[in-house]
Amino acid sequence: MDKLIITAALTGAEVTRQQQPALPLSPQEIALAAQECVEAGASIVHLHARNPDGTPTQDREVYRKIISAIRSRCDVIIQVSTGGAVGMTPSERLAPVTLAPEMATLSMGTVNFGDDVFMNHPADMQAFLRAMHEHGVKPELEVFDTGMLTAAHRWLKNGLLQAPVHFDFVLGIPGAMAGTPEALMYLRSQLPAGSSWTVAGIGAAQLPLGAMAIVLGGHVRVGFEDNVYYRRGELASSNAQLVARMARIGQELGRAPATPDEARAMLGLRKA
Ligand code: KMH
Ligand code: ZN
Repeated sequence: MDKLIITAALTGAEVTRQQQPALPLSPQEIALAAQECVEAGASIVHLHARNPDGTPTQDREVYRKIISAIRSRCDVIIQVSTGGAVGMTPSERLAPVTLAPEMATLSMGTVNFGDDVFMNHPADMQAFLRAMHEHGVKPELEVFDTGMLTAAHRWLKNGLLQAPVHFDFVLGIPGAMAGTPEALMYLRSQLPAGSSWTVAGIGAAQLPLGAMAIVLGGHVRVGFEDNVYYRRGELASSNAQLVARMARIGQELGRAPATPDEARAMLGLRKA
């Protein structure tokens, strides 16, 4: 099997310092967390930006600062969020793509998100995809529920998307698909031929679904965006602690972590 690509989702848009005191928020904190995660075995960092008061922002200049601070510390694949936070406008969400990072997320449909609705109109998502093509950015298709994978099949058929596609199954958001082995097995069974995939289990689903993905030939996303605990009742000390555990499990199961360059080769990325 291929080496293991570990994505570190460092900050997210929703998690607070009250929930996780070690949450990196400023560009310098995010860059330090990225470096620690790379040293622990991550090859991709999934980025969200925050204002100085901790609220989420998709401001291009804040992303620029984060990316430049990360690049001054380490080599890693930069993946910006275009999900942003619930309620942001499509043009706000798209802003960091214009910095031409190597990757960006692309949510594949509308979904209930806790007590909110995460709106993703097909026309907006197609515009996001066109912008990613223009800027040479590889999309990671975020699938929160089965219909979103069906949408990807349709887009492949009508030429909006080109294979091979890279997916992220986000499982366990309240209101979306559950963080269960059965959900992951079903989505995996419906993948377009030649696809690569990673899994982002939310909360307590992060560790078991990650371990499953390692065995099944997928890849893994960990980090505070999705889960702030190391184990039940014990907060993780850092994003890197979560990465290091997944790297250890991968090693034991014959899937050593991929370096950023190895992950680039596997995902067909150009180096930014
Ligand atoms: N914050 C969520 C509403 C992404 O990064 O692409 C959306 C999200 C997805 O985090
Ligand atoms: Zn995100």
